Amino acid sequence: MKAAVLPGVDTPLETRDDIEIAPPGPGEVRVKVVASGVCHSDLSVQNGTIPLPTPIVLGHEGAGIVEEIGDGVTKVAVGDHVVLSFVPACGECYTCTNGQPFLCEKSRAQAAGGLLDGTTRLTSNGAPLHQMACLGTYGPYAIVPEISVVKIPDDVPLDIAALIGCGVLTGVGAALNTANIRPGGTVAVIGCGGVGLNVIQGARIAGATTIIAVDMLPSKLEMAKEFGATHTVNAGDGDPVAGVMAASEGRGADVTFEVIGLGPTIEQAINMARPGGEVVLVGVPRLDVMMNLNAAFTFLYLAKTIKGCWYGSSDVNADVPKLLDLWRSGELKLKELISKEIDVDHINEAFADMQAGTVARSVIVHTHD
Ligand code: PAD
Ligand code: ZN
Repeated sequence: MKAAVLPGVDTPLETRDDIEIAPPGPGEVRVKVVASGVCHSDLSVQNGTIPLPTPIVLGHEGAGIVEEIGDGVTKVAVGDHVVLSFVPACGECYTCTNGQPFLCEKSRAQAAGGLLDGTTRLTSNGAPLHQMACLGTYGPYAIVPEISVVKIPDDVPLDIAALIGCGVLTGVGAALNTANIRPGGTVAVIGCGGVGLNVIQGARIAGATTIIAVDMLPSKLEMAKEFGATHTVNAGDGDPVAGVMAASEGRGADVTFEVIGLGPTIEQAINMARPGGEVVLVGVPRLDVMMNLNAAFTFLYLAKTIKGCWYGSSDVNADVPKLLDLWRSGELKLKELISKEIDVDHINEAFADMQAGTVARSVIVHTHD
């Protein structure tokens, strides 16, 4: 099959057509990947911010149709439509049974770039190819653990279902699960990309009535308003902390979200939170940035809570149906997140668009022969 492969850090992606895919092993399923979002975390693997072994098939935001099941699979059947979860959730380990399936202990295997047993089902020209997040949705087919799929109704378009797999679960989950947003509360969101727009709509659904969007690009701030922002601050036009203070009666927001992954904007998120407020870190920074944050004293003396947010603190098996209900009722925008649909040959252009900030999400729609 043909798929987009990252050969090594800081190299362009290559579309290779010599990829062989093994059959599903026990507890695994073969998915015909219909659509895959292009998320900043994919770009972060390319530039080394998120360290994963290469060569690798990137892509962790996808949806498709189950084509074959391995021994012992009971969660899904052939023909089922599924959202792919970028964290497997076994439902049995310590964290899964204590309300934190987004930290499933089985997901530790992902760092090795294979499936749960550490090996991969893909080869290119005979050599193993890794799979991002036990998935690899930049290929038209994937062998994935059954605990990485969530069945959805057949009438949900698979391009928008794909976005649920990362950006929507993460962003909306950050607002509804990770944070404590009070009805009538004030929220600031720094970074209005594919994930940040979902934080904004999650904050609206949670009942926040002042939602301050911060970005450098006027086009993103316009989109932020469509997703629920009540105020916008262009970070390119002066100090964004002062902008958020001005929009929050000089107090700062009850809850702030950093959805970019940069040191300066993480410090802004801490400084924009009111005394006693909450700071939710969603963007994934480089390790050295995380180790060198300077804002420690302000959050200690001002009793601010800093929370890391992984996968929107989601329970995918419960949250995917909830998000689909919100979408059906018109409260959650999904189609509006898709700026461009592309074929896999245009993946490097999609990365360039993401870096330039001209898209909310590009979505790869795969062809299958
Ligand atoms: P994106 O590239 O679509 O959006 C980033 C946005 O930030 C763009 O709109 C930029 O214009 C804006 N921006 C950049 N620099 C600044 C600045 N200095 N001030 C204000 N705005 C700025 O990315 P995304 O939404 O796909 O991903 C955002 C982050 O979230 C990224 O770090 C990704 O790796 C992370 C992520 N985390 C999880 C998780 O589980 N925590 C899941 C998925 C993605
Ligand atoms: Zn992602």
